[in-house]
Amino acid sequence: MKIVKLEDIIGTEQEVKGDTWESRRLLLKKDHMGFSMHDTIIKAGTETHIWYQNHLEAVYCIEGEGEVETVSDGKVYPIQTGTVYALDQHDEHYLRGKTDMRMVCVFNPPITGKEIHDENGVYPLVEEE
Ligand code: 9YT
Repeated sequence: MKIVKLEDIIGTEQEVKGDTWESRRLLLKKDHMGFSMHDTIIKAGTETHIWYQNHLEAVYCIEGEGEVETVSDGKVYPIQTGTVYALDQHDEHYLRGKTDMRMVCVFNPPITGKEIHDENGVYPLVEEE
């Protein structure tokens, strides 16, 4: 059994800050769960271009509201507290926060923590060790 507390992640290298988001990485590949789990804040009034070509991600909004737009077809989906979106097609998307949004995100395969969003909003696959 492993217990992880948000308060113990904050201020460590598992708290990562981008221009439009902050993410607290609760579980990573090193935790050997087969997925990673993130508590991510998307900042109000921002747009983030994301395209996880190598990962599947599900995102559960637990606070706030905004929208997600899929680039391939221009469809816009509203996001509110209680909404899940699942990027089951590795969908390239724009994520927009109307308010701050707090999102619980899971990735398969798990994020290692060493990925950096490249200019296409993509995380490369990182093989550890
Ligand atoms: C909302 C979203 O896609 N969050 C992903 C996690 C975050 N970008 C991270 O931990 O890198």
